[in-house]
Amino acid sequence: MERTLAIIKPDAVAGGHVGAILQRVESGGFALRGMRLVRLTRAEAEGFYAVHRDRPFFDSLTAFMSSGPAIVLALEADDAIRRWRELMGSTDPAKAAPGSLRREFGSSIERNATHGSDAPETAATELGYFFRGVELG
Ligand code: IDP
Ligand code: MG
Repeated sequence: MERTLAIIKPDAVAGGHVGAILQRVESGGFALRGMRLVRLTRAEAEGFYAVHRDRPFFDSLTAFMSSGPAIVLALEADDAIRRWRELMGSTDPAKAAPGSLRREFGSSIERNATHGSDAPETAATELGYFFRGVELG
């Protein structure tokens, strides 16, 4: 079993898509091990996306991620990291496969509805950013 950090981003929460996305989490065979609504400060968003600090979209991305409530999820499944990224689809909703979460709920390459960790090391770091070990089921 593997765990990954998923986020329902502020655009999808504001758009009323939390229930639909959680349904896809459950029907996709992921076990929920942690779930919380957070409102990131700008500094917390900058810390989470620190790896992208030098990218041209960093300021806009961290403003967006701190613009409203988001849902953070600890998801568990066999091959959870790869499978969650597959369910999300490509970063750019316009290029994401039909039926993927980003295609269905995203509106731009920045406001793309969901986040998922990209490797075991980043999953461990990102899960630790939002959840204490004792909180996880
Ligand atoms: P990922 O979320 O698919 O792993 P990353 O390259 O890690 O994609 O980028 C992190 C987030 O930054 C994306 O989910 C998206 O919200 C935003 N982002 C990525 N590329 C761009 C871009 O070219 N313009 C604006 N925002 C971007
Ligand atoms: Mg990424």
